Amino acid sequence: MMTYNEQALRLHQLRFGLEGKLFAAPARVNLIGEHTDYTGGLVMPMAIDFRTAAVLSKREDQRAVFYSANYDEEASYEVASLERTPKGHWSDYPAGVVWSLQQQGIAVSGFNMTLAGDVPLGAGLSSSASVEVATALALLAHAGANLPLEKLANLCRRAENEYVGAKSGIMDQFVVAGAVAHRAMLLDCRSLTFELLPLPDQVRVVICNSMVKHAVATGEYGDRRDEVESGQAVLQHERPHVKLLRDATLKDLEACKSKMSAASFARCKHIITENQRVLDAREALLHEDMRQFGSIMVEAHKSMRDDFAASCKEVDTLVEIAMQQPGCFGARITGGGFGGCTVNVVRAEAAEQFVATLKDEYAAKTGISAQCFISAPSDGALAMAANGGVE
Ligand code: GAF
Repeated sequence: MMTYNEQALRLHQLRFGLEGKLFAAPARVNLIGEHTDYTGGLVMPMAIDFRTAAVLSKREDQRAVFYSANYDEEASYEVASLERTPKGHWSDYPAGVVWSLQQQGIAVSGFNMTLAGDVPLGAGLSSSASVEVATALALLAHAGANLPLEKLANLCRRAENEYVGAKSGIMDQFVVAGAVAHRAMLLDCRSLTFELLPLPDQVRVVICNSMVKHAVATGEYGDRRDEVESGQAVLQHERPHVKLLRDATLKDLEACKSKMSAASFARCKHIITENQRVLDAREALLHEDMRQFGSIMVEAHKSMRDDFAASCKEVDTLVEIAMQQPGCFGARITGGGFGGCTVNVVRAEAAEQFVATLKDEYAAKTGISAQCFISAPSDGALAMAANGGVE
């Protein structure tokens, strides 16, 4: 059996007839802190055991040739004249990273790149950040350059925001690049300072894919963000101490209720309460109080469902079934919403049975066959590279 690395290197060799160098980045799941990142709030994600590999070899001409093993498709660009013209295609993500590097003054010469990975697409597990960070690391090495975590994450976020046109926050790129195995990351998205928090040995993180597709680059994510930003603008105007929604209390929000739409009020309420839930979840984790952690997750789910209006009936069904299972501390929607996955914190010895029952009951209720994964917190791309890559 070939290792994951060997397979990606072999695919590159077969496609381009050249030895390549491999860089990898994981996917992520967010334990709590949803839609808080783009208003400077708090999040608690962890990297998971799915990866994107970017294998790169040099070209003699000045073309960027990407091959996606998942789509079995090639896309090619002239490096020197890379315009900001997304095609609505998988290659926007790696091409956006080339563009973003160039915006930073980092010149990129011709290369071939094979992208191969096992991150479920459209599941809200950040396949896009995984591609961006793996691509960026490969291209930085190719250009003989280096960037610290914060700059690397921002460069990848810029690719996604300005080239691809998805208005995401910084959470995904930051954790995918900077996570550390066995730890969740509490990230302050305003200061970009973080704390690494161990998860107790007796719990497992179970991710369940509702199989309802989610995409950050299309409609609803952007709509929610607009509603949040217009509520934030009212608060900034009415309450001078509010620089970002992060600074506002529920009292501030109540005082401004008549000046904003009902939708903006509800979205901002979710974010203000969610920031507090992240802090409460941190306390629970530090005390290894998983019951408390789980009940905070359930509150967070209700808030995403009712105030943020970003769940869907299939995901709600997954959460309802999960919460009836023995050994399940908490369950909630994770990621951008409107489908995608739930994250569940489950007693270790109950995890296998939890998965089996959840799949059966979900199929019985919806006719959909869910995919479930049990994942420990994994290394981010920088830690993987420092540890000599991933096998
Ligand atoms: C998506 C975005 F990319 C993140 O920045 C974040 O806003 C998340 O949705 C919601 O918490 O993953």
